[in-house]
Formats: sequence, C-alpha cells, structure tokens
Amino acid sequence: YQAIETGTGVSEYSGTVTLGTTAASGGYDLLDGGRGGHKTYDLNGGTTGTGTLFHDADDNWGDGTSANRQTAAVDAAYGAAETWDFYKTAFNRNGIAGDGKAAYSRVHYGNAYVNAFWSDSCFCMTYGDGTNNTNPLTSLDVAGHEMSHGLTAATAKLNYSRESGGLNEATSDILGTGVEFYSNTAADPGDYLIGEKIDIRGNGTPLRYMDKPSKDGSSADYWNKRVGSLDVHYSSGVANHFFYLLSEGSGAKTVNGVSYNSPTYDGSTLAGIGRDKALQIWYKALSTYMTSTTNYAGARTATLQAASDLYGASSPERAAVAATWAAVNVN
Ligand code: ASN
Ligand code: ZN
Ligand code: CA
Repeated sequence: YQAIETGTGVSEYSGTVTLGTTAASGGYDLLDGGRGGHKTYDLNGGTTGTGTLFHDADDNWGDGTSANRQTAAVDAAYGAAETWDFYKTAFNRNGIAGDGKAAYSRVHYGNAYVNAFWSDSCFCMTYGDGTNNTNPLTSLDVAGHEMSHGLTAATAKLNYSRESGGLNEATSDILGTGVEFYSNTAADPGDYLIGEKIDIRGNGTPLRYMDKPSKDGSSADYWNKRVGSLDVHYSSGVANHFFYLLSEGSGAKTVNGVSYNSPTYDGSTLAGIGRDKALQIWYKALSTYMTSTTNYAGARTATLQAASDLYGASSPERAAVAATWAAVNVN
C-alpha cells in the first residue's frame, strides 16, 4: 500500500491542475494510485519501451511551457485522469477495460513527431512533441481521443478501415469531446472542435469540426456510398456531425463562447437533446450493440436500440436519433 499524494502541475493546455502522485525515493513518481495506477513515462526522443518514469523532488510539476520536459507529462497525466473520471462519472465504467486497471502514457516520442496514438499491444498512449518540438500533442481532447481508442478496442472492436473505421475514429472524437466538456477548465473549455489547442495546422485552426466536418477541407458531412473509401479520419465526419446535431441541433448556436452553424442533408430543423443524453446513447450503442463490422447503417440501428433501452421505444430521444441520422443521410 502506498499513499496517494496530490501534486500540482502547470500544464501547457489546461492551466494549473492537480495530479495523483506517489512518494518514492525521497521525492514523487508520476504514478496515480487513485486511477488504477496510471504511470507517465519520458521516452526522451526514443520510440520503443517505456523510457523513464517521471520523478520530481517537490511534487510541483512542469511550468506551462514545452521548454520544461515535465510539462507534456502534466498534460498527458491530466488527460488520462480526466478521461478515467469521465468514464466513471458518465458511464460508471472502471477504466478502459472496465476492470479498474490503468493504461500508461508516454511523452516525448521521437523528434518533432506530429501525432499521438493508442497501442492495444502495450495498452498505452503515446505523444509526440509536435512541430519544432514545441507543440506537444497532449491537449485534453487528443488525450481523451487516444484513450478512447482503447475503450473501442475493449468493447465494439470496430475495424479500423472502411465505414467501421470512420465510426472508430468518430467514437474517439465524441468521447474526447465528452472529456473536454466534463473537465471544462477556463484554459480549455468544452467545444465541438478537435485539436483546437495544438496548432497542428500552424495557422491556429482546429484539426476537425463536429458541427460541419467539411470545414477541414476533407471530412464528410453526410453519408454517401463512397464514404467508406475515405481515410477513417474523414469518414468519421458523418458520425461526428450526427453527434453534434443530436446534442445541439441544427443551425447557428454558440456554446462556451464558440459559434457553430450545423447544416442538415434533408433541410430539416433539429432541436438537439443535449450532449449528456447523446453521450449516453453513443456509449450504450458502442458497448452493447456495435461489433467489429458495424457500418453507418448498423450504427443507426445500434443507437436507435440504445435510445429505446435508455429512454423508451416511444421516447422523444429515440425519435431524435432517427431524425438526426436522416439529417446526415443515413436511413
Ligand atoms: N492520432 C491518430 C489517431 O488517433 C493516429 C492514427 O492515425 N491512428 O487516429
Ligand atoms: Zn484516432
Ligand atoms: Ca476540443
């Protein structure tokens, strides 16, 4: 038994945060015993193994800049903790696999590596330092996205190609967004944008937009019979758009100071049922009805069934799910 200590971290993207740590060797390890024993490791430019577990003398971590190598670790550890807490609070789920066991995180992967990824083989997530090694891919929505690839692998096991791959990617965007709204810090309030903090495009624009996915220049707003031939990060647009519309409705709307304008394929006007219910429906569909080969038509069936289970077969929520799939041309 080791006591859970409370450290303080100055993150790059989420402000000053508290961190679960563990006393060790006259200082503290970045090991969160309160959330399954999640550990955060420094790969120090390496691309294999675990590098070294982050350790600190006084339990004050990072300084909010990428010049301090603890800063990316603060964001990664915070992201894993918030995602853990979101799964527990929203879904009563104990960790990715539901068994109370933590994944682990690795930061400072490679040199100026502009990506982050989940690996089922290590049950871990890994973050590059981004362009010039100054834009680590450790923002909260990205961490929640990567960790949620683990959740999908532990539940529906959606194949990472064709339409099921788009649904896999969208699930990570949807749950990563759920984490961001759950955390909702002043530094990073919840939004329906993906990667708005990491400047991956170098011009300040987000990686993806859920209200109108085609704003990224590549993603699909609506289903068509060729959507499965797109990269999975673009075919995800149909489900991301579904999630936005089901949550917030169509047309112009401002949430947490960000303005959206979401169109519909069929010209319908949708009111939205709220993000909390949309998350419940998606999670239940993912964990109960979707399988490795679920496509968009199957996702429609799965979410309709989930809405019936949660709210009733004649509920307005189930009717909203049907109307929202029609609004992204899934019938
Ligand atoms: N960051 C990417 C993702 O999570 C990595 C990949 O393309 N698999 O989707
Ligand atoms: Zn992904
Ligand atoms: Ca976001």
